[in-house]
Amino acid sequence: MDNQDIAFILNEIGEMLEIQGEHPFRSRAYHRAAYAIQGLAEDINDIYKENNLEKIPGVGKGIAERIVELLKTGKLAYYEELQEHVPPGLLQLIGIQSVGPKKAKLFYDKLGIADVEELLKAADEHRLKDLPGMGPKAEENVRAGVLEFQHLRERILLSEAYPLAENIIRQLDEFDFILRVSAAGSLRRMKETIGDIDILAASNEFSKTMDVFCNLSEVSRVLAKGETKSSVITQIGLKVDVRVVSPEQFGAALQYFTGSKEHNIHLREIAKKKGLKVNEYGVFEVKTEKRMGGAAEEEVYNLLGMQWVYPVLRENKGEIEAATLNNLPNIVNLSDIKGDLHVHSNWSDGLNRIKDVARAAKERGYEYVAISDHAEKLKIAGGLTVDDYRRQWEEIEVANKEIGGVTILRGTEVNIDNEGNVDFEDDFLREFDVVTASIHGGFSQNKEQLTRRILRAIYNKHVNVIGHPTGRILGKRPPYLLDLKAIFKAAAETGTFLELNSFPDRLDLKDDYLKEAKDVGVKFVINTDAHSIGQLRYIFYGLATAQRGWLEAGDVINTYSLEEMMKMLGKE
Ligand code: DGT
Ligand code: CA
Ligand code: CA
Ligand code: ZN
Repeated sequence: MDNQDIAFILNEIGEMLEIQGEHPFRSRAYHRAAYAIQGLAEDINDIYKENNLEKIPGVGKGIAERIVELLKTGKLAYYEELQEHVPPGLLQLIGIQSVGPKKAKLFYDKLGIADVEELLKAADEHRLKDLPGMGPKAEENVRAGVLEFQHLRERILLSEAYPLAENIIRQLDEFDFILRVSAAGSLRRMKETIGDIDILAASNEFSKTMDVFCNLSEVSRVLAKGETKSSVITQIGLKVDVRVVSPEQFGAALQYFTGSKEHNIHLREIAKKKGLKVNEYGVFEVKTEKRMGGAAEEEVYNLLGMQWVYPVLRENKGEIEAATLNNLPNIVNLSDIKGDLHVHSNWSDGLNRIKDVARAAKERGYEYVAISDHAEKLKIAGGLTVDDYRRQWEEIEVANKEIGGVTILRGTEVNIDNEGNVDFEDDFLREFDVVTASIHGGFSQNKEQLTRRILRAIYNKHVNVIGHPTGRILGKRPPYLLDLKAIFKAAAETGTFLELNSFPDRLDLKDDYLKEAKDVGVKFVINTDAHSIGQLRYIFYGLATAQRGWLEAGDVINTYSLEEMMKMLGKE
């Protein structure tokens, strides 16, 4: 149990007391204590050992006893008893703008509303406006508050959160009293979706740091402003938490707030075995309470006897064991990428001409780019016929002569039909430099059928790559039902590459599957599937996913030179 855990529980107790209609001074005492503990610059475990709990502002004898019970046993009987009387959904209600504890209790008592969905339904059906103290306006406010709350709970794509965080960090960095500033949390780990943005700053001037943050133009509402932590809602509806620490704590705090929670828990277990303690303030020797370090993140890991761990790997999926053996993967970097094998042009449903695509690829420093337009069976995307491709190849030849410095390859994205066949005859497929085969329909087949389709495409010796293998669209469509083990095995056996599609709402194969597939010998290509030259930048998100999947440059075909790559595709 650390400061955050204790503060969280005390806050919930305060909220439950409010809902129960207890005298306000009782709930306020818990909120005040939680607030003070959240802002403490010292570990509450230490304060307890020094017998100083009651010196924390707002912590009297009663609350101190609750804290002791929590620290000693990890549980609190009083809290558990309250939980029995207050449904958890009701606690969510009071987190909604314009629904306080009084209204939550009113809705619960009069209409039996115990969660957010029920509340929205009641507002939609105008059952709230006639309750005492309500009215049409108040009902509308509740409805708006619920919608905002639901939006806040949704995870947002990394590609939406990342530029916003970058922007905030850049602005904070400009103040000279802010000495360091970094992303933390899931954003620093480059997870595909983000719950909220966490930012950590180092400064000797805490309140000035909080002031400038809460006044940024991106902020639409300040949820909480404290001495060391503030939370705001930005104009795109995403929550941002900023914490400020003193410079000598920056490394330990960055480590702690980067997470993941599972990674941190495992680290602390290792620390314990070594007679050390790690928290957001530093690394300490338990026996002497001596601070061993914590100004830099490397110190934290080194003191625990391991290499510094790339944030993208911190998910407790074997990285701690690997770092201890000095055996972390040498993860693939953006600078390793030498080309893109899946880009659309205006020949099918892309926006730009082949020449423009080639110039943009060259500007990115690529050696090659494959124009991989849709094939004829995908009519809605303007799929190309045999004749179309032959004419396209003429244009590619002209563009290759004209531009130079980047090689435009003849690609295609053929469809895997319901039986697992692809658009063209072998003799024609042979003429492409690279053939990617993807599923674009028939998603409702069962697992055996879908798996058989993809396996058939894998065993087609002219198919080099399986495009976006699981077909998921984040927030919209779940992955197809597939026997991935069988697919990975077949891909490894046949030397068929699996795509990591970098489109921010695909990121398909996803991180965990990449690692699983790599372990059975699969090789990959990181493509963008760009439909305009602006989308070539999505490689950044694909790359982050590749890193999270432990891929090294050697696992990824488009890190090789053109010549080597063509050999690997079986084209000499
Ligand atoms: P998210 O926001 O859902 O995408 O995921 P994270 O990983 O950013 O999680 P968040 O924002 O709740 O917390 C940021 C980091 O702070 C998290 O990665 C680890 C640390 N942390 C948060 N809550 C706890 C906790 O209850 N215990 C421990 N040990 N660490 C926590
Ligand atoms: Ca977060
Ligand atoms: Ca957070
Ligand atoms: Zn495509």
